[in-house]
Amino acid sequence: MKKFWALFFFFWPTVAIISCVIAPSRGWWFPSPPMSRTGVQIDGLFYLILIIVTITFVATQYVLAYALWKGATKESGSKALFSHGSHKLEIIWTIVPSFILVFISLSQLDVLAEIRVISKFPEKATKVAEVTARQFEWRIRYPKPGTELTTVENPGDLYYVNELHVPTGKPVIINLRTQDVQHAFFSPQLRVKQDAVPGLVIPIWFDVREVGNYDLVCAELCGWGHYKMKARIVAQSQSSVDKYLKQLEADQNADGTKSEAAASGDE
Ligand SMILES: [Cu+2]
Repeated sequence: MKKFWALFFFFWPTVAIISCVIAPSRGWWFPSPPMSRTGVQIDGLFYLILIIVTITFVATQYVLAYALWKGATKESGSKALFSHGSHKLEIIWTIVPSFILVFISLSQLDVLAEIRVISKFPEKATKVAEVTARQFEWRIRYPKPGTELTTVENPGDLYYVNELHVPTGKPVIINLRTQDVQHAFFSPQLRVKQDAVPGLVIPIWFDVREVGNYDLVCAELCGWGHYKMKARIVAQSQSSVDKYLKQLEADQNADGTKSEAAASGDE
């Protein structure tokens, strides 16, 4: 039984290593490569932390397994060693993790600032839309074509639900808010995640590298219909976005007179 525990603690770090090695080829990894510029940096931080915790976990587990194995295979009757701890060890395992934590926090500061601090937003970033989360959908408001997005609604603004069109290859800003409870704007492929907090308008920026459809989901358990808050971000060329908005404007302003005229013309 003693040997069982030694092998048990040897088994888990081994499982961890094997699963990490085979995960990418089996599709157990990220949903896609990072599709935004900041996503590349976020993945870099993720791998940095992953490497540190993997080394720590695997090393400590193997040391534990080794100690257990030594104890299990000792001749019966041999004397156990009792100790009252070691100052030297205490100091080492306090200082080393502290340095690692300080190193991690310092190395993510620049990325955090670039993503979250408004004065560090890219100068060329354009405000494309306001996204309002509510139970249980994403409401999109674009400014009237040719005007700038403001935090208040203006006549001529364009509305849609659960589909956000953004241009690729340039930084865009979204004003995020919520109409009711706390939600979170999350696009896994773009590596964008931001809480929507009642009473706040939170600008977020990102740039999409390639044309395509990307998931937009809610990452905050916001009620019974949380699972339904699945929308998409459609990244396309600027001219396609303009075309889409033009069509949206036409649809929104349609009052039926045109089709009536066409119908009466047919008679
Ligand atoms: Cu939600």
